[in-house]
Amino acid sequence: TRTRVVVIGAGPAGLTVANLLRGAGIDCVVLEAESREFIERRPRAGFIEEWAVRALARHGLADRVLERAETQAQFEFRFGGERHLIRTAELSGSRHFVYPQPQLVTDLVAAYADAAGGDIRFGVREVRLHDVDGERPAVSYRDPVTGERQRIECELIAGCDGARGVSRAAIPAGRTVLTRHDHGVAWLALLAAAPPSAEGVVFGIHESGLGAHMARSPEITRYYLQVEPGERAENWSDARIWDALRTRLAAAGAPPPAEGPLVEKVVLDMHNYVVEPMAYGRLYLAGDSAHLVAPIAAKGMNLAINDALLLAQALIAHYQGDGSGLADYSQACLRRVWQYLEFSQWLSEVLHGASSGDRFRAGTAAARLRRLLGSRSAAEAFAGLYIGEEADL
Ligand code: RFL
Repeated sequence: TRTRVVVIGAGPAGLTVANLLRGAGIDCVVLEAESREFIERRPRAGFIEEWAVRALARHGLADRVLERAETQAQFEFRFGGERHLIRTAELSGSRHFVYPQPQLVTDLVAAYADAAGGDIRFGVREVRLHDVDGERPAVSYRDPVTGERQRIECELIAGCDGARGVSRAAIPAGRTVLTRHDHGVAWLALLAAAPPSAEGVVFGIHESGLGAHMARSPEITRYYLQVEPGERAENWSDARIWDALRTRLAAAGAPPPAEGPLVEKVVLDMHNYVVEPMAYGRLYLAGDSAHLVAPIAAKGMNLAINDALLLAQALIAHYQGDGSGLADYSQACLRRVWQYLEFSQWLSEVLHGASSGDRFRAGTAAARLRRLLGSRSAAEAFAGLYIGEEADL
């Protein structure tokens, strides 16, 4: 087969790129390692920032988000037995849209494959990239049904295959720099089949570790518990989990978390990486394949969408004879990536300082919180970063 662009990976990044290319009449093929059913159910992110929803809407990709998503206008810090509300919408003029990632993926697959007749191949095995720095690159894979290797000749490749994909590894050593940062903590990520017990997000800052609550739907609530790096989820019985959540989220006037079966229990190490530049030869990385942002500030999916919008725009311009967008692509993405990494690191200190066992870190974290709660201008600056801004950062 021949096509113009091969998109590897059908996550938020790859599907956004594919939809925009299809909308502009540019031929592409999407290759996805998992089945359609699997990617439409995989639980992950839950918040889309307003600028990203508006950008998707401009391409006709946010009808269902706008119709069905709840929006959040505030969140809560709890510490020292008290509740402190941060009215992010009033402070920033924007909101978070609560929309589970699998639903966004479902919508984007439907728009690309069902409505627009786009070519997407699920369950592909052993994906390999060829001649990425040559004139005629290609991507090959093993067909899941016939077991035969298929080769797709193309002009450009969008590497959107997430943190564990193969695209990044197609860049030879020394042509990109990978920068890592480890927050030194892990979060036990939980999904409870239980209603939320507060409006929106609650961060419980406690000397035994962070406890967080995130309203997802009337039936499902996400919780996080800070745990030691390398901790095993099996060490956390349901009783121990609810006990820790009650302690860490306790505050005067706040009801205890509503309990329910825990349908997901996984330990996530809080670390980040960034690949610079995000391009090599005819390969362009987008989303988690290029940068991983620990889910502390719920930024990963938003960055994936930002990259995808920039990449699609640059590819479309390229086919209209203007290559400047592709030349600037990496730099344009990395500006927002570094802003969001900086904000995640800032918030990480606020959330984890109290439990660090380090009096200096605990003291500076408490000072940040006092400034945030006591100064309108500090709160406005914070809210802009928390919700994310349309403007180039
Ligand atoms: P994805 O979504 O991982 O999609 C990559 C796709 O590529 C496929 N794939 C391959 N396909 C073909 N060949 C291969 N060799 C392949 N290898 C992999 C995969 O099956 C998959 O379908 O990457 P993308 O598109 O860059 O999107 C990034 C986001 O998924 C990610 O940043 C977020 O999920 C991060 N994240 C959160 N982000 C937010 O904005 N808000 C949140 O509240 C939030 N919470 C979270 C999160 C991530 C979490 N995990 C997974 C650590 C909560 C959790 C628990």
